Amino acid sequence: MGLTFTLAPEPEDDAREDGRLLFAGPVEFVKGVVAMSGLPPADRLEFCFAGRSNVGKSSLINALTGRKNLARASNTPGRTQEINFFALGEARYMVDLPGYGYAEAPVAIVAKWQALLKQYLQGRQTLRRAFVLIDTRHGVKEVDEEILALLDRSAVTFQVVMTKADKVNRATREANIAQVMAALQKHPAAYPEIVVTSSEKGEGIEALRALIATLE
Ligand SMILES: Nc1nc2c(ncn2[C@@H]2O[C@H](COP(=O)(O)OP(=O)(O)OP(=O)(O)O)[C@@H](O)[C@H]2O)c(=O)[nH]1
Ligand SMILES: [Mg+2]
Repeated sequence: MGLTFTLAPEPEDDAREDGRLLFAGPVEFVKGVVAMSGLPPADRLEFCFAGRSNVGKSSLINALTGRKNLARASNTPGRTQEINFFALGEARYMVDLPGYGYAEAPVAIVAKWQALLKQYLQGRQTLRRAFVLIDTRHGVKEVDEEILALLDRSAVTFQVVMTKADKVNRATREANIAQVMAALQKHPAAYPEIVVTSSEKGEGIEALRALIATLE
């Protein structure tokens, strides 16, 4: 189909500064939501982090905000079990989602989060962009495809953020970036730039801050 995907360029100095200022400002946990009826009023721009269980969503929020324990990160997959809303300044909600594709928790509980996750991704009017996290070690998997297709159908622009880049060698990194770009060809809702990150080492964090600051 000829869609072209590239790595996000390094931000210009002023964009980098806008991103830095946004994330250096106030950020507060608002609430954890377990049903659509609990969502805060849709009164401001919103962006979210989605991805397989354990891919590094909560860690990325902590890295972006420079606050170690703002979002609960953990070695145990299935850590985040609610839709967690954070107010980033007064004009934005940043949303940490439960992971998908995790089979180890009790079936009924997993089914409940998954249903909520899908309802949220399909039905949140103020959701401006979904950042879909993909582990640099693994690339796009079948469970990711299901979510990407749902975002296409819902016309929610999504941008891939590759995580845990510190865990792979150069060859694996290049191969899996290419695999992700090839997989995105099928997805009209995909934003054409992807960001490679490491919450552990800080790679890509300034770039991601800068591009979040440009969302409007
Ligand atoms: N080396 C390395 N480890 C990471 C990175 N990001 C996350 N991790 C580790 O990966 C594990 C899972 O991270 P979380 O941030 O809790 O993942 P999550 O996507 O929020 O997981 P759920 O809430 O269960 O869906 C933790 O042990 C993190 O320390 C990274 O950039 N590099
Ligand atoms: Mg989490």
